[in-house]
Amino acid sequence: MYQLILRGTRLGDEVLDIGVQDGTIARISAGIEEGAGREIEAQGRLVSPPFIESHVHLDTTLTAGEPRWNESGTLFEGIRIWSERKKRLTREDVIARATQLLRWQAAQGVLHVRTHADVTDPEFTGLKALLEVKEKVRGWADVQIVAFPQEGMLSFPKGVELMEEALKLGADVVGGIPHYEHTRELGVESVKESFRLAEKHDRPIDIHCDETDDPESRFLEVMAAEAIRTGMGERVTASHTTAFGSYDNAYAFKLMGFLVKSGINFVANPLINITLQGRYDTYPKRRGITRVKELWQNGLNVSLGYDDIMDPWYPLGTGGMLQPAHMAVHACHMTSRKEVTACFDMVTENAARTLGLKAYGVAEGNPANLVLVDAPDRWDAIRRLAATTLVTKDGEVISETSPAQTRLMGEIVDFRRGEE
Ligand code: 17E
Ligand code: FE2
Repeated sequence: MYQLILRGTRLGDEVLDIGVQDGTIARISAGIEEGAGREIEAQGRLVSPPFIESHVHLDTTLTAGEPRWNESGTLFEGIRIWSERKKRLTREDVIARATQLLRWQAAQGVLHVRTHADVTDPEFTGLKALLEVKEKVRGWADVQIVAFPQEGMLSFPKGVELMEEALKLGADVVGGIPHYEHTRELGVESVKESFRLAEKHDRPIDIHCDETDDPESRFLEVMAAEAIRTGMGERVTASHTTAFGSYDNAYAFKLMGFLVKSGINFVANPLINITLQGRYDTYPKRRGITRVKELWQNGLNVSLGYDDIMDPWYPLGTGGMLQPAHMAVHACHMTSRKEVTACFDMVTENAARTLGLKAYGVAEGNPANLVLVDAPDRWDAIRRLAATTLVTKDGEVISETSPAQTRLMGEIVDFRRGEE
């Protein structure tokens, strides 16, 4: 007897049953004969480990329009609006919004989330609230918090002290924002400071790096150099790096070699990068996204994040991870058969590597954290932005969705090729 059996799930090219016991994936095989406390017929749907949000801001989420909407659509107007909204933050406000978003994410199979928390606030209202939320949701969501100096580490009063204090309060990861420091020199120094803090407190690093179309913004090379010097590569993540999309090729190709040597992780945020960047261009307008395809082709670990859901930087969004994956297919020219599938991996397996997760994946012995997606494979999941129909956390079903069903002149149309 199992606690739960998912029957007829699609795993790779096979259709298999998954038996769960004590919250763990006990068996994966064709036609499990024993019964279970609960049996679910997956009807050939794709089974996947949970989706992972590797870059989001849960302190700013669900504030779009407060106190005003972002009219220019730029990163910098977003930072100004947030700076005003930040003055009105309360513990209850942050807890309510972050919890709501985590619920939206879990309902769509997102059970691991790395959030940035703005620590350029001597009261740490956002960070302290997110630390509370992290504990509160521990039974169903796994949250990592990055100490993120939104208004600068060396250009904001006592910025470094605030970062250090944030780590002492319990932030899991060291952030940074070198392209927003007042000078190039301060930017370089801030990257070194992030590494110093990370080594001192034994934490991973995730820096908002070169989030601009300025081809002269070259803090990524500093991150790579520091990662090589410290040997921290796999614990280091460069988020955004949109300027890499604007670098001259002679420089970009040289840099790629150093990046490979460094072994650092990358997070691109296609929905946000393609809307915040390119704003100072007339035509042609740049895509404003990092070289996702080339990084992936060079064997570097790339994941995709949402970044914002309804906040000063982006008014739309639901938190479902197939949306950034779908945008990456378009904005990064990832349209070959293999590339589309790779974009699915960028919101699952690759993101697990970025977050340093252990025991992640549909394999015997791992925690039974599973999602069923209403598609036969990863490729089709992205094509149809398929619904996540079932989510289990440690073997318990925590979310169920009935996918929409359409009847045209009495017959079901489900947008699958070859349907009757
Ligand atoms: N802050 C920032 O510097 N960049 C972003 N993309 C967001 C907040 C969302
Ligand atoms: Fe961000």
